[in-house]
Order: sequence, then structure tokens, then C-alpha cells
Amino acid sequence: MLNEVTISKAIISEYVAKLQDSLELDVAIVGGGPSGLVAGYYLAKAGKKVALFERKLSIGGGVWGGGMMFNEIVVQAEGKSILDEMGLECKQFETGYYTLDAVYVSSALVFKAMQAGLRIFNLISVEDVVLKSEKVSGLVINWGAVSTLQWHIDPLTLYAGCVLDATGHDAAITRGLVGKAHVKLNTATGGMIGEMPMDAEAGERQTVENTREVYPGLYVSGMAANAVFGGYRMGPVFGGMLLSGKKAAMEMAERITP
Ligand code: 48F
Repeated sequence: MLNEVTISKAIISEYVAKLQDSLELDVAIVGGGPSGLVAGYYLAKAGKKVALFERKLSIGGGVWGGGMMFNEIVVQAEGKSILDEMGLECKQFETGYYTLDAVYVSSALVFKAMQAGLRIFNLISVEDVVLKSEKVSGLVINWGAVSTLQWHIDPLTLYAGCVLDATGHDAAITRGLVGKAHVKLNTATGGMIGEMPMDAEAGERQTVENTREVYPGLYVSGMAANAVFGGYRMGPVFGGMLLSGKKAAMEMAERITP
């Protein structure tokens, strides 16, 4: 006979154990879009203690909806190499243009990253960072619903060697840091430069170039990198997002090597 209380105990104790084990991380990733997931995949593969926090119920960020809710995405040859490595199947549309079902690729990125050892917490919103001795040193977290409802409930805190802002167009973590601590970023102006209009070719290149440390302990990837350093948008072509996640992972992994 199934005991409902045993089911509740199993869920509560397993969840608390994994949350407690994630209070001191090598890397904390904010945002479960393609760049965050790929960064998590490579960091976990490199043996780093890494967890990803996503405020929504679903993981996958902007991938699920494809282009204007036509749930297909496009990748180019360079980005496809990452999907090949993960064993995902792409269809060639024309030379250099490959397509994938958006639901297939979102769920596969989640599965591959978790299989590699990434821990994912959905429904948790990152409200703020921990700033100690002029270095980003952790995250301030709360339930996504608490943030959405703007309830006055104090958050909890965790420490991380590095934080990755993979929050997409908002670049919410970097924006919050600048807004609250008035710090000088590693950008041309020292501030958030802002995203530019559509140019897929330039945007794809820039999102990878702009993936780097923007303030001690804080890295940016994906669209957040272009929003912070100033780069074009690119729409539903995702090679740059995948490559950006990989670059962020490599740079952070090197940084936190003892
Ligand atoms: O926007 P998103 O998919 O990030 P990305 O990796 O990829 C961008 C593309 O999807 C697309 C594009 C490609 O051509 O331009 O937009 O840069 O995913 C960002 C995720 O971060 C979550 C948000 O819900 C989304 O799933 N997020 C944003 N702010 C927070 C957050 C926050 N404060 N706490 C937790 N999650």
C-alpha cells in the first residue's frame, strides 16, 4: 500500500539534501536558456560543482518557442559541433543551415547537462548577488513566485567561486549589480552598453566575443553578453548561444582550478 506521507517525506528530504549541498558551489549559473545549459554541461563534465537557477517552471529559455512560436530552431555548422558531441540529431536545410525541433533540443540540452552532473533548480529566482571585497561571491535566491508576486519575504544566500549571468536579453544579474552597487564593469563605457537591433551574422559572432568576465567573479553569456557589452540581436539562430555557453564554461573552469 502506498503511504502518502512517505511520498511527502521522500520529496522533502531529497530536495533539502540537494539544496543544502548546493550552498557552496564552484559556479552558480543564473538562467536556464541555451547558453546557461551548455555552460552547465561543460562545467559538470569538467568535474566542477555547478548548479543552475531558473525562475520559471520550464527550462530552456528562448529555445522552446522557436521563431515566433514556430517551434523549430536553426543552427550553423560551428554551433552544430556541440550538438553533435551531445549526440543530438539535426536536419540540413541548406548548406550551412541546420534545423532542430525546439522542444527536442530544449529537453535534450536539459537531459545532457543533468546527465553530465549539472544540478538544476527551477522555480527559483535570483534576486541579487553576494558582493564581498569587490568580488561577486554568491547568489541571493528566492522562490520565483515570491518575486512575481512581489511579496516581502527575505531570501536565502549561497556562495559560489564564479557566477554566470545567462539571463538573456535582460542581463538581470549584471543590471542589478550596477543598479545597486554602482560598480564599474569591464566594458568600453564601464556601464551596461545595451543590446542593438537585428544583425544575425554580427550578433552571432559578438555573443561569443562578448562572453567573458564583466566584473570580478561575474561572467556573462548568451544574449546577456550582448546586452552588457553592446552587440546585435540574432533571433532564432542558436549556434552563438551554444558556443557562448562553452566558452563561458572553459573560462570559468580555468579560473576556479585550484
Ligand atoms: O533568454 P534565454 O534563452 O538566454 P540565452 O541563453 O539565450 C537567448 C536565446 O534564447 C534567444 C536568442 C537567441 O538567438 O536571442 O533569446 O541568452 O534564457 C534566459 C533564462 O534566464 C531566466 C529566464 O526565465 C530564462 O529562462 N532568468 C532571467 N532572469 C532570471 C532568470 C533571474 N533573475 N533568476 C532566475 N532565472
